[in-house]
Amino acid sequence: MTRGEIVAGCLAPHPPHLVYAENPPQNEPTAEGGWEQLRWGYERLRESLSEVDYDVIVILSPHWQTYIGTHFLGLPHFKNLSVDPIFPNLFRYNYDLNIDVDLSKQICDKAEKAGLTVKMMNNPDFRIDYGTITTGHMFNPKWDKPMVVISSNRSSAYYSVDVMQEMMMELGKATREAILESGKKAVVLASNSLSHRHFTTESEVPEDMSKEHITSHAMHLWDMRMIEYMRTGQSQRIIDEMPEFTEQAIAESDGGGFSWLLSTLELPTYPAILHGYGTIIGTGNAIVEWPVYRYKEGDN
Ligand code: 2X7
Ligand code: FE2
Repeated sequence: MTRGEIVAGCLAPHPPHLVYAENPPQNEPTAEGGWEQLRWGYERLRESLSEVDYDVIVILSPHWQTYIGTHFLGLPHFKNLSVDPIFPNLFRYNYDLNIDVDLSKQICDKAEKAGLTVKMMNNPDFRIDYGTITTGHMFNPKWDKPMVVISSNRSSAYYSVDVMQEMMMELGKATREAILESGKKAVVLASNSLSHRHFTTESEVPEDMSKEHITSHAMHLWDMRMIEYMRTGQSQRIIDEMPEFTEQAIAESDGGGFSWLLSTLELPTYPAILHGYGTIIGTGNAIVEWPVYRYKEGDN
């Protein structure tokens, strides 16, 4: 069998506002636009990958939170209504998604062999979290590729960011090995914001962009620092500073997706492409692509 590969990795944030502002038929609430900088960023990301061939999307969402180990969606098909618990006024999305159960199981088994606690999630009534759905929609609105969906083991809450990161680096290696052995071509997505301090109230018209800005200068500085490291191929520095970043910027990297992503890509030293940056209810969000397909395996 031919060796599989990771063709690209992306930071692909999931504030439900993005789906709300797009007005797709699957979402019940309707909007007058908003957050265009980020939505155009997603357009650029989709365009950038439109000629790249791949079989499966592998995603880790911080809103599927599991406290005992890492879980994987384990049934071929999930269809239901997903409602954002904080923003039910913006996000009530009828989803219909397909899972690559074989690859999910392969990653799950590899992770278990590496010593991680894992579980396949086989409940047909399980509600998929809005992080998975928003990133899934913004990355691939046609939903025409199967997915592997990985939970966020909350080891940063249970232990510390350092422990979380060690576990996510292992999970990243296991994910990578399983993909290579599967013979499939995969895109890996970390579904998270950067700085994550929210406003505590919503404006009367949620898409009123005159009200949108970063919550503080300190959050802005942290976001720009991380983006600069991504754009200049300094993954190791991101990993080294992750505990400080996560704690000081209350960053959504506490869910482990960002560390996992960089590990699946073997800490790339080539520049990532920034497709967009913007704030959503005060949080910092970057859409970033690591174009692995431009670099031969083992060259980076
Ligand atoms: O989940 C989110 C998020 N990460 C950032 C901003 C607003 C809402 O939801
Ligand atoms: Fe979130």
